[in-house]
Amino acid sequence: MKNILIIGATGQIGSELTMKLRQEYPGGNVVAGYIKGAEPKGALAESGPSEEVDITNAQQIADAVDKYKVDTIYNLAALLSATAEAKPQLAWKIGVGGLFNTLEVAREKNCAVFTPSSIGSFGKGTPKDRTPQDTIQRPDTIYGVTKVTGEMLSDYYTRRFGVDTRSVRFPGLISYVAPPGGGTTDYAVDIYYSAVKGETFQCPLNPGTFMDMMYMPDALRAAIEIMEANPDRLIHRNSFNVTSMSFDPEIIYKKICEYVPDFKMEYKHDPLRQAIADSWPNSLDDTCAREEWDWKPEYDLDSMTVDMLKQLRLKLGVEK
Ligand code: AKB
Repeated sequence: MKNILIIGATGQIGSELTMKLRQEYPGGNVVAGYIKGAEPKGALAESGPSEEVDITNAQQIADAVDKYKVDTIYNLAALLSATAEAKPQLAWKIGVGGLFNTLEVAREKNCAVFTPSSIGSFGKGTPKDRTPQDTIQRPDTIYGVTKVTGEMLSDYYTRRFGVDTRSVRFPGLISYVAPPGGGTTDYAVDIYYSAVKGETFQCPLNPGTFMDMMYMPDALRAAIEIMEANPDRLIHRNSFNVTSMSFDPEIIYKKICEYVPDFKMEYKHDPLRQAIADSWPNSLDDTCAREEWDWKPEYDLDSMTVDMLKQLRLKLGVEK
């Protein structure tokens, strides 16, 4: 049995991870932590407990941990990369101040902590192809700065205080459930919506802009498997490179056209997102995750595309 608090449970990852954790640990408390104005709804609200937990409020985290005897915290509170550039102070407050609050509660109350990092933790000086696990991390964005700080702070809490912290560096996550918002990789979700709705897709990134991506079911499995991994095998903790696929706008467009032959895409340059994407790796090397906790993705671009189109047609009530 596990008692788990998810901070940011109504966000892009949280809304699906909370449901998945409730299936995986049916005997435990899996508490959906939300902020005012983003209360859980529908199945998320009905399938388990929820509490208002603003990550910038350490007392709220501590109270939820005490109330539900929480032993594991999934910290999913963050602003995505493009939004963070517009609000750098808030990005730091949530990404670093919030993580500090979480780690302090975890230290006092003996909780394990998962905090995702990102391909955004790398920068222009990082090797771009098959980016190694241990390499230069000098990001150009505030999002990346908070992610690298988060990786280092989490490792510090493990080394110094014995807090069980673990993490993966997520690539762009693709899902038909909760839309992302304010990310650089969001185009790879939006393109499927356009294809299903029969609209011409306006692509914000140039052809040749390669980034790692992952289908959400694999991402949820990664978040759970790293927390279940045998600690004796872990050489790394914060944070593991994980990936499923790497593509550019042309490759995903052509893949969708195999199933939606009349689909059209045109380029509509977004300078902010392009600059961010250009500073991130083309592809990650996730050998360490494969060796240390048997990470293996199940979806590739083709199987993800088939499922995304099927699920979005159902969701939007569009006939094939
Ligand atoms: C973003 O684009 O900001 C995120 C990420 C890769 O961390 N999806």
